Amino acid sequence: MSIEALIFDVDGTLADTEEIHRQAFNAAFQEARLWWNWSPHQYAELLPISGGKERIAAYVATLDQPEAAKRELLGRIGELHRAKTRIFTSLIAGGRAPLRPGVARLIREARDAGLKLAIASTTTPANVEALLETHLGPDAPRWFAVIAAGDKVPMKKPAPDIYDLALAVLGLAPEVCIAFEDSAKGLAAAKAAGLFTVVTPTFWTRTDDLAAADLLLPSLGDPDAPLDPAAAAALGAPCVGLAALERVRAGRTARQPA
Ligand code: XBP
Ligand code: MG
Repeated sequence: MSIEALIFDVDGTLADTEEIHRQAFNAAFQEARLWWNWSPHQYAELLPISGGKERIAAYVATLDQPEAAKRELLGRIGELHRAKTRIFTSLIAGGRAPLRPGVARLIREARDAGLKLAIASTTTPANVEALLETHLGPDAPRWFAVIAAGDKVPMKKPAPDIYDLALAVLGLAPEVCIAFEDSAKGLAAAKAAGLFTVVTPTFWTRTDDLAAADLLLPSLGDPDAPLDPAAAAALGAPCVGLAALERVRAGRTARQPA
């Protein structure tokens, strides 16, 4: 069965955005006159928690504050996160997080080949639209049959819910789709949804357990920025394209026990 759809994670996969998220969180805390300032180390420790609102709540739980003060802070998460999203989308619109190598090329190749495109992300939908519009043009969000993102499902990654939603709207079985991820929680979600998953980790997820990846590469590569020889050998091509994906996926399927 040939590939009928590509399903992309956003943060870390389409673009290396988590440093911009970190800056946006800190700017929102400062705007709210909160003393919080997440260092890269602190943020890396919070990042495995999916969802910015959930991340703030987890941080509040660690504060050495009376319970009443913590409850008051928890009550402000919605306002804080809306401010953070406003700041993040503004930074993205300013071009602060370019698309990773090969992303624009593969999306365009898939469109030209008539494949369906989908997004499956934990992030807030406004963030997805800002990234797509900034780098692929004002119509880009409509290239995607579904933008499954944020609170559209009750359970965020590593639960498969967001991928299950994307597959349901696509009307396709996982067997004819390929997922693209950057992190262990995203990989777990995609695999739980039954998807062949290509993982391209970033600085933030480089120490994640990615052993379950069907294809683990430093990036998708581009003709003018080809993959290193080892990655190119694993893929059977200098960068990720539909033909290479078909070959690798067919090879994996062929190797599965009868
Ligand atoms: C990554 C996330 C998101 C972002 C922050 O999403 O876990 O929570 O870190 O965005 P994905 P929000 O890799 O699934 O795209 O503050 O909007 O949650
Ligand atoms: Mg991600």
